[in-house]
Parts: sequence; C-alpha cells; structure tokens
Amino acid sequence: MYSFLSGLYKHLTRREAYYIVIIGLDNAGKTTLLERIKSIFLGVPGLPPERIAPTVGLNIGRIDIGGARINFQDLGGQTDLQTIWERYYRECHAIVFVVDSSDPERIEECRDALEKVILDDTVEGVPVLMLANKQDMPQALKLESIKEIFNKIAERLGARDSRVLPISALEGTGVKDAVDWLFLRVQRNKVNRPPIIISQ
Ligand SMILES: Nc1nc2c(ncn2[C@@H]2O[C@H](COP(=O)(O)OP(=O)(O)OP(=O)(O)O)[C@@H](O)[C@H]2O)c(=O)[nH]1
Ligand SMILES: [Mg+2]
Repeated sequence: MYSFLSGLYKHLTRREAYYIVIIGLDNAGKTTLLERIKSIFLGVPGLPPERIAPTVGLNIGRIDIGGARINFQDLGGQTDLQTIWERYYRECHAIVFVVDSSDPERIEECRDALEKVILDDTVEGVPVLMLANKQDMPQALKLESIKEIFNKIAERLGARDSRVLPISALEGTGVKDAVDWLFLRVQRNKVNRPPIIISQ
C-alpha cells in the first residue's frame, strides 16, 4: 500500500524541468533580466538594479510555468569568463543571448561572440533567442537594425528555432513575451533535447 501510494505521489508530482542559459557580453543586462524574470514570474521584487554587480560566477533563477520548471543560468560576460559558457551547453535546452542595443560600438564584438556560440556542435538544434535589451534608452538601436546585423550569421543558425525580440530588462517590457517564446520552443524541441523529469 505504501509503495503504491508513494508511486502515485511521485507520478502526480512529476514534472518537466528545462535549463536555459543567459549569455552575452558584460554589461548587456543579463543579471538585470534574470531579476526581472524572477519578479514577474514569482511575484517577488528582484534585486534593485543598483545592487547588481558584474557576475563572476553564476546566478540561478527558477520559475514554474505551465506545469513545468524552468531553470535560468545567468553567466558572466567578461571576455575571460566567456570560456566558461561552453560548460553549460551540454545540459541546456535553450540559449538567451542578450545584446546591449545602446552600445553600437560593441555590436561587432557581440556578433562574433554569438557566432562562436552557434557554431559550437554541442548546441546544434538548440533554440536561440537574441534579446535586443535597453530599448528604453533613446539612443538604442532599433530592432530592425539589430536584426540586420545578426542576419549576417542567420544562415549559420541551421534548422533551429531562433528569434530577435526587443526588451527592456530594467523596465520589464517584452520580458514576459521572451519567456513565453522560450517555453514554447523548449517544448517543441523535446525530441532533440528531452527535459529532465523531476518529482516535486
Ligand atoms: N537603461 C537600461 N539599463 C539596463 C537595462 N538592463 C540592464 N541595464 C544596466 O546595464 C548595466 C549592466 O547590467 P547587468 O545586468 O549587471 O549586466 P550583465 O550582462 O549581467 O553583466 P555581467 O554580469 O558583467 O556579464 C547596469 O547598470 C544595469 O542597470 C535596460 O533594460 N535598460
Ligand atoms: Mg551579470
């Protein structure tokens, strides 16, 4: 009886878990985005922007959506930390690449970093979402300009799902749409990258 009930409990509480890495150059707004995702989906205030320091290790955020769990892994973007990104590729179900739209001088650097990511065999077929962040800033490059810049590497994306969306992590605009896009895509890519089944 006990094993039946505990088996039933496990069955009823099982759910799918997905891992999503958040990468991009330093200062792009990745940690601000993670805090914003947490505040929108968990209903608790995230860290205030002035308390967010450059990331050296890893920040984790966990949200539940549509009966599934999504674990976000926000990695540091400084040049010497970018070599760590690939350690997270094998386990990830999607990649978020955050771009600082208000810093046109670093756009080429950004494109080179993204190109390196998508050419990595470990993430073949994994959905990629590019986020044109800081859209609240008057001098920010508009979505069309960002798309044009990244179009040059679009053919290297292969058959995977990919998209460029405008957001302001600071103000929260576009963030919910971005997470909804990701949730749909990781589910659609289940055959290639099955979720991890957890019980809770
Ligand atoms: N105006 C504006 N500023 C933003 C936005 N998102 C982030 N910032 C600012 O950009 C700076 C860097 O933000 P972080 O979230 O620390 O950037 P990061 O990508 O995590 O940087 P690393 O951890 O060094 O890789 C901070 O001053 C943020 O307040 C945004 O949407 N709009
Ligand atoms: Mg950070």
